[in-house]
Amino acid sequence: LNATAESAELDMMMLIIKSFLEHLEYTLGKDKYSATRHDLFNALAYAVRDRMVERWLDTQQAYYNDDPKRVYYLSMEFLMGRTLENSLVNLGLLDNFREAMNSLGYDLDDIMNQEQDAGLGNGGLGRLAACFLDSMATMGIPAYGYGIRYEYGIFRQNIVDGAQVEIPDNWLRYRNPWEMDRQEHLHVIKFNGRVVERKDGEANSIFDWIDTDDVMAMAYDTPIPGYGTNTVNTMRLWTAKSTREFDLTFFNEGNYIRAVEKKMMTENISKVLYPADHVPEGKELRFKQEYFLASATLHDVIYRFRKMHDDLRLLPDKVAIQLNDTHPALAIPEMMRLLLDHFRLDWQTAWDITTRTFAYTNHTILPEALEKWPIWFFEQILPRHLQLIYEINDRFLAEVRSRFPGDIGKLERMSLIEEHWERKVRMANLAIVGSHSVNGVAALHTEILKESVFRDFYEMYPERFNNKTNGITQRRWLKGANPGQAALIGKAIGEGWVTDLYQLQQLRPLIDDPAFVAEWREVKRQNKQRLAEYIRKHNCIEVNIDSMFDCQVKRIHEYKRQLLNILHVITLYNRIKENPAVDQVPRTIIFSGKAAPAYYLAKLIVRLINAVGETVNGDPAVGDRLKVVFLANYGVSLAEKIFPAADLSEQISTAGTEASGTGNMKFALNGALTIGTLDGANIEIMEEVGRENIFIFGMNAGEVEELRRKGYVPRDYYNRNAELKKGLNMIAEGTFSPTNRELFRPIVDTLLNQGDYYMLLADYASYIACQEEVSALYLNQDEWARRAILNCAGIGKFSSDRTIADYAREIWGVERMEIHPVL
Ligand code: 26R
Repeated sequence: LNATAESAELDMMMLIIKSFLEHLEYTLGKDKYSATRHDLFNALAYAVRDRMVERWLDTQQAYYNDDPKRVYYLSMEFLMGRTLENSLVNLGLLDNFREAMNSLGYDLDDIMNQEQDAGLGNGGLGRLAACFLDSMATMGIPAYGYGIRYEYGIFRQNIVDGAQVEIPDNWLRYRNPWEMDRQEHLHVIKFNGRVVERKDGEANSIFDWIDTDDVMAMAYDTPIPGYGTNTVNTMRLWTAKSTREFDLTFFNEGNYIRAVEKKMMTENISKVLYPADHVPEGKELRFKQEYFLASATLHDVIYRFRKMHDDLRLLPDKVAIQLNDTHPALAIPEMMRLLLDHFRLDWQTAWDITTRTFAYTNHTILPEALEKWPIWFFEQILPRHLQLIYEINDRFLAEVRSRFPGDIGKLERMSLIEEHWERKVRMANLAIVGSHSVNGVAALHTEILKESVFRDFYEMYPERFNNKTNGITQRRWLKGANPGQAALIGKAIGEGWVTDLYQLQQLRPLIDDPAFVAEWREVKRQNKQRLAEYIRKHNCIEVNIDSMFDCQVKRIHEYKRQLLNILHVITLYNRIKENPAVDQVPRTIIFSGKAAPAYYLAKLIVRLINAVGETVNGDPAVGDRLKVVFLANYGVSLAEKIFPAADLSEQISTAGTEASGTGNMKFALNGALTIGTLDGANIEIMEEVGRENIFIFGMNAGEVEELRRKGYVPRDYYNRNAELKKGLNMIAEGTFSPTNRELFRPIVDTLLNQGDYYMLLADYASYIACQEEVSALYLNQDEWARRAILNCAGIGKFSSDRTIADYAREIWGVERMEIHPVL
């Protein structure tokens, strides 16, 4: 038996080597002398892709034959990161490929490092979509991810003199070996033009949308392999192409340069991801992108459905469409347009099909992040959709009136149209009215949706509202990113956790096994060593690997309160300065995250973090008790280095503001302890890992609301707390910006003079006290490790497999389907 297994391994190794060398030679035209490191990566990627293609075709064929109900996950963002390692993990071929490369004298990790991140997303929402694709494939759910193939993903962040500088992310420059262009999957997407009404034989109105400017949507497909299954699903991303008619008309006008210019303008639609996160970008191009995704995808969905069925009334039995926030919500009026104008269904039938097909996930309650598009965008760009939205609204408001007679305020609040000086369409209202399901992404968040943000809608449609607490894929975030800890866990409890994360519970008794605890600590130490080397290389800072790695990594935003963390740093610094011999638990405080390019205050916070770092790190009185590190260009690949090395996870948003968070889950899974507020999924993490194994501080969401109602006076907290006062004064007076003393004054100004909306000052004392408990525990390294193990053991609920199982059962009504290889 062993001999057979060995010879199978050997066959696989020969196959890999052959495939790799053939791609190097025949696909790329290189030999070992001329191959660059990119060539090696591309050849290897093609060899891996080949291993997936058969299963991909089998899967798609099985979907065609069995015609199960399918899920369409529509998202303007997919933050996939790198694909090579994850594919090898999911195919179970990581070791085989490593050996094969070794035998050729190459280092697999070296080659894997050549891969560009697919950074087609901003943060949490985009990464969630990527985790969901992995879980849906692993669980055998017939699913498709639909998005836009941006030519430029999220910008690369450089830090120059402490400030963020944005560099375009030209991620396709060295080709993308994972995608396959589908030149035959083309749809015409219409923009602009006008609507004319005519009558058919029975005097029914027909609306024609004419004189439009057309753009083609062309598909690129990427295989999404499940772990340990034959399922390979598809992520289909659309790219904009000018139409042939376009070329003919404009090039025949004879003005060649003008024609090329116009061509480029239409193709701009898929050029770049908008880097706004929670800050609105009321730009026409973004609006066009959203419609482009919605329309191209619906054409595809309906085309696929019609290959098997004539009766569109069966659509909701065969199709579930999940809207990842309101960004693709134009799919709702687009569906109505197709059903009414193209397939000539009556309104009631079309509306019934639409609402039973769509479901909407909300990812944020920050009012400034709720999308509202000016009516004049619709008038100009989507005139037919505007008519349909008005009609949807009229019928909806009639229903509201009959349910709640005389309640004018309700009508005003629930209307799809905001009637201020600039009239706007409220996309969240549209998404709620047009869906059968509305979900939040953590228990607290869903309660806030029901009780405040969408209260009127909850009163009207209570059955639509439900919670789906977020999750993360353990394949990428533990098995791939932290092979040391994954192997240690595997040795102790086997490999079942890779597809059933609840099995980590079996780690609980091991806290009493000193050998296991020692090994756990050793793994963490090695991960910290690796990150320390990265920090030395990229930041030229020597960090003490015995210090606590205290990490806050996420987009920079006021509500996430990186400033509160910095105030803690300044407090620790002042304590050392005031008492140079003070015995402080050494900390390395690590920040990483991008600021939206137009978000002035977020960018100033980046500068402050770096400025405080300069002061602290350069002060000989501090020694190795305190270091501040800002790691540039946070993204999936950098995250994969940080999470495994973290001791402490900072999840310190103002209670009630962070919808869920998912970094919090990645840290706990990788054996970090959390310091956090009772916000988002932190609450559920606490419930799972135990109140005694997490550091909770600050006001809860109710207390935040109450204080805001009573009247919050940040200056009172400033006057009453000497350390807080001193820290803020130092920022305001230029201690960290000696050559430009006014630089950081606007930060202190928002806190002291502009109301401190996120209530940093109110939570400061509690945060500092809690950090002292953290430090005290860190002195007992074995106890720290035991609690870290309990965090890992308790995190099972936060697998995206569980999240997806809940969506599948409670929203989509889809079943798992096993794929059998076709011989
Ligand atoms: C429309 C534009 C202004 C915009 C707003 C907000 C663009 C992007 C966003 C990002 C939001 C929707 C987002 O990423 N929210 C995050 O979603 C995660 C996944 O559900 C949560 O974990 C996280 O708490 C939440 O902030």
